[in-house]
Amino acid sequence: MMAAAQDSLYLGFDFSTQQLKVLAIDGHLNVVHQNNVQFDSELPEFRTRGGVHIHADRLTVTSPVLMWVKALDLLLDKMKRAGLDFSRVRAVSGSGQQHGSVYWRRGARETLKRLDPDQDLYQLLQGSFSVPDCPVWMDCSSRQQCQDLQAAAGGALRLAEITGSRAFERFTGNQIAKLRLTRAEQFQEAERISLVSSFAASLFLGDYAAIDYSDGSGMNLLDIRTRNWSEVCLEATAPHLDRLLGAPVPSTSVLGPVSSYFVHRYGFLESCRVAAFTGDNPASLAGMRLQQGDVAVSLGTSDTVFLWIQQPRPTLEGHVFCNPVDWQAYMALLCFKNGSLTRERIRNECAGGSWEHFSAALRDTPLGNNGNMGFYFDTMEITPPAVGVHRFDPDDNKVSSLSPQVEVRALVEGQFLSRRVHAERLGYSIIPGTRVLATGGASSNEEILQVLSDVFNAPVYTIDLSNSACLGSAYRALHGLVAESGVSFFEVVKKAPEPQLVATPHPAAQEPSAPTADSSDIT
Ligand code: 5FX
Repeated sequence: MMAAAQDSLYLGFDFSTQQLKVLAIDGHLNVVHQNNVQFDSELPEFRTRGGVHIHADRLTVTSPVLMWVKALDLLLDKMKRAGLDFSRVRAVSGSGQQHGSVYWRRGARETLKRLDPDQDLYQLLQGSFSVPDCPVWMDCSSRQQCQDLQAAAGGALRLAEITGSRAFERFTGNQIAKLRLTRAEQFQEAERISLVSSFAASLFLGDYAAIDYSDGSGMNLLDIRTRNWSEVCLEATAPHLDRLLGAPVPSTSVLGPVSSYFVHRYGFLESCRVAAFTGDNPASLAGMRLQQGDVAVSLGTSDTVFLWIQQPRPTLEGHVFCNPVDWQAYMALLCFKNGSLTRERIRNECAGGSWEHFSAALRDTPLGNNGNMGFYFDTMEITPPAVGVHRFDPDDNKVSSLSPQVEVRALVEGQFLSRRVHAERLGYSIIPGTRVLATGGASSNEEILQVLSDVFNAPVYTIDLSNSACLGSAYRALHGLVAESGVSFFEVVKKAPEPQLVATPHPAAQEPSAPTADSSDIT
């Protein structure tokens, strides 16, 4: 008999860079438990800083795989001590930092299948990894391999058309190619390569878990249209790589029941399912319940833009991934380095260091800034690759200064215009019903959000994203149970709390204006 909705639990884990987190929801989508293990402070024996080891070359960045394993032992013990009744858990899913890779030593699959519930995973899996230190997303030591891959694929744009991104040093294929060269012996000993997400799923499954389409798109190896490994990319990376990776699966797949290890050690039911794990950014998209037409703008140290895309147009900037909740759709991720720190600099220089004065400047200047514009790249920007401050007067002439109030508006409008232009280049289009979901530090400033609403000509809602990857994973666990019978993700999560409306576009925001400079003219 099916348990009542309030009795069932769904767990979402997030293996992120600095910590392992978990969140449990009940069948009514109420969050009923949250817990975490901080790597640096709770597992000091691994001597990480921020969860990673930065090597002497400053380019190589790794994390010990056994730290993640031990963190899971610790987290499950904490949950047990907190009284979580594992027999109520119907399904488990999770996410991991994107791009990181795990190398299972020959024989590890057999070990995974026969885990002794009297011992912890850390003891049982000591000898199961051929590479003890996993390359993670912060690594940027594979420049040569990126060049080689792009050459093999027929250029950077061609590679982006196939895999959704040009070659990036942190992307897994380039890390695999580098490891094959620099740690040939350890590489030879590997029988399976997982992403952090599929590695974590493997622990719960007691067998190798497939890589899902969405996180698989962060490898420079998956053809995002056929959703299979790209022959040309595989061949350029390592021989027989498809055997090491296994076949990718839809992100909504159920991989199987939880391993008997968890049944005997923690009291999970044998019927508890493991839904495919995915990357932290795709899981956040699920946690935000982003829909077609929506755009999420995270306003932090660096600004991140998430998009739901129906028809992808990969470019040299940003990343297109397969969508984690709808296999026919896509998502895009854009990263902008000059976010909060630049807003703070202009606040200090033009608003006496006060957010109130900064907001007043936005209130006292008109939408469109009478044609004055600016692009502020204090440090080398990622999107677009440009640096310096570029100001334009209403006639599009470059000028060296603007009045303080005008400068404040030029900065904020310029930042959001850039977010919109680059999103549109990847295939995003504003359609009736488009919502902008704002999150992060600056999302508490109403005037900044009004500019965001005007620039996108769409209503802006705020949303707390601090636990969105975990929440998205718990939602995905719940959806996994019914996805095969054709029930959509949105049907399952329709009762979740709605984001809050905070700004609507000014009527003048949709007036067509003469073409003006945009950030893409600056290179
Ligand atoms: C995305 O491409 C990234 O590299 C990061 O956001 C990692 O996923 C962080 F975990």
